[in-house]
Amino acid sequence: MPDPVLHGFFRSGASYRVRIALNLKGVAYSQVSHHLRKGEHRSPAFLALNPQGLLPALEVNGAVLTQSLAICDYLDEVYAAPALLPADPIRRAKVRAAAQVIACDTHPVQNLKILDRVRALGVGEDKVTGWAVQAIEEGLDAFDRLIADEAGPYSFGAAVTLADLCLVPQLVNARRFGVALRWPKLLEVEEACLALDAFRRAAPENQPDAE
Ligand SMILES: N[C@@H](CCC(=O)N[C@@H](CS)C(=O)NCC(=O)O)C(=O)O
Repeated sequence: MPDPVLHGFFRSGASYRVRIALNLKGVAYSQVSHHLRKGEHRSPAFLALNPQGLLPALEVNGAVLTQSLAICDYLDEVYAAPALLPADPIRRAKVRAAAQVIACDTHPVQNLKILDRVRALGVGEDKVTGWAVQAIEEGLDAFDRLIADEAGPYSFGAAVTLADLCLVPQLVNARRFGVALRWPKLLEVEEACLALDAFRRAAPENQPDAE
């Protein structure tokens, strides 16, 4: 199988971030699908790649990389153009902060593992969905405020950044949980991103394992 190999799943938002980065950088890659609902990410074979049992993992140059933001950093370091972070240190920190609002504080609270744990407490499905919706709304509210003064068309101006790679997959999750999308600016950014081939090809519905 040609290197790099992305272990992911069409519906995995963290895998979607990495697919966008690979496409933006023009890196050809193979994919191995691990079905989340069937628990394939907890198989011994996948745990040997990522002991955390979370998608994605990227096999590259004889190494296995995990954590989507670390993988995006790796790709940005090895394939300089187009850069996923601005040159100015203050702007870089702002982009990273927006990306982390999603990747560290929003998505992890609504991922499958955590929602299953909430279910295991005996909470009804309405409340489980409410939990996810609240996490997503808080995250998108914060993201929206962080980019309120930015010119667009992308989150941080005229160039796509790591923040967009996190935002677009999170909006997919927001729709899946029935979140009312009350952030016109975020939807404009999403539209601009999805006009790019790199984002469109990375979209869940365009993956070989899409259902
Ligand atoms: N911080 C991790 C999060 C990875 C993550 O939560 N992946 C999800 C799919 S998007 C997963 O594998 N979930 C499995 C589970 O929750 O059991 C990253 O950015 O790579």
